[in-house]
Amino acid sequence: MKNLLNVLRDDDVETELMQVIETIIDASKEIAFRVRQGALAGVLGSTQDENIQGETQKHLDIISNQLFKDLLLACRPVAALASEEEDTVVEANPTGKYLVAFDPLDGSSNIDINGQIGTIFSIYRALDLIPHHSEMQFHQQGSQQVCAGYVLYGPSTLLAITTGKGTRCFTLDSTQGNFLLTADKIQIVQDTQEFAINMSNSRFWSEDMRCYISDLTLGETGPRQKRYNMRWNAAMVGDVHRVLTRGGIFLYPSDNRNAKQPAKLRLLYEANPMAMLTENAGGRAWSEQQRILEIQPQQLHERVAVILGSANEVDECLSYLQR
Ligand code: AFP
Repeated sequence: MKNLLNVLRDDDVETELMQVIETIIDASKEIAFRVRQGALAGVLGSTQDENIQGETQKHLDIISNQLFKDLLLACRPVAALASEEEDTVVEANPTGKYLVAFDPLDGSSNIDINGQIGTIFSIYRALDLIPHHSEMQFHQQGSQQVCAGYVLYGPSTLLAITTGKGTRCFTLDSTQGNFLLTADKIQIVQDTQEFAINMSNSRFWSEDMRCYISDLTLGETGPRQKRYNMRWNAAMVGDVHRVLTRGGIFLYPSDNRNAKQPAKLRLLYEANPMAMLTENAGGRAWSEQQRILEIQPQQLHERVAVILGSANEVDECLSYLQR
């Protein structure tokens, strides 16, 4: 089996970008070890603090964020960082060429129940003429990403990654410490009978979204005329990995719970990287109005609705929203 670095070299990935990816991988291997140790490593439980998202920070959130920061700040090609756990941009190296945005630990609510959790990352080229510490560096559309990926800390530790030439999955061989290629050029099936959404929010959705989901639950007796199954991992990495692996549609729609926060998932380090992975695997990734990778970011931690997965099912969902 090919290892990650050989595959990236075969794809002519630039040396300095390889260094950034290797650094991300090194951090994720350390997190994978801590996650496996769980309570034995003293990483469970919550702190007394909240992050800029207003979320209580788990010990593993802090540990993971610090690990990524320490390693990436020491990686010369990195110009600046943006993290779910950092209020503002963290400036790195003045001669750096790349920006890294990351959610160090996605699915934090699953940590204490031994559920699926992961790391999501997104890499851009730094812009000339703008200071590296400026938030404007990260106001690039998702279509400008040069690399996107996630690490899923599950029964096995998996890496899904794309540099724009298809989406591949690698499995960590913990005996050797290498990620080995286990799924090349992933293709998401165009149709599905499986959807992922947090149904407890249905009263907050738009009427059109409620209608779309209701028709899925009507199964053979309804207008879709086929039975649908539902899954919800409460960790985007786990749900998206299932979609990449066997198809499906993942939805976190806008809702009216909080007028100041009409959506939950973050554009920069959740929606955009997952959209790049999904589209490179032949799927679709939209917010409710537009293709996610074409959204023009306005703020570092801005949130968007996410509808992604099997192309024909995403199109069907959008047809309900565009009625
Ligand atoms: P946490 O990292 O705070 O657990 O949030 C995870 C997440 O951002 C995303 O990974 C999940 O798909 C989504 O939130 C789950 O949200 P709900 O808890 O509202 O279902």
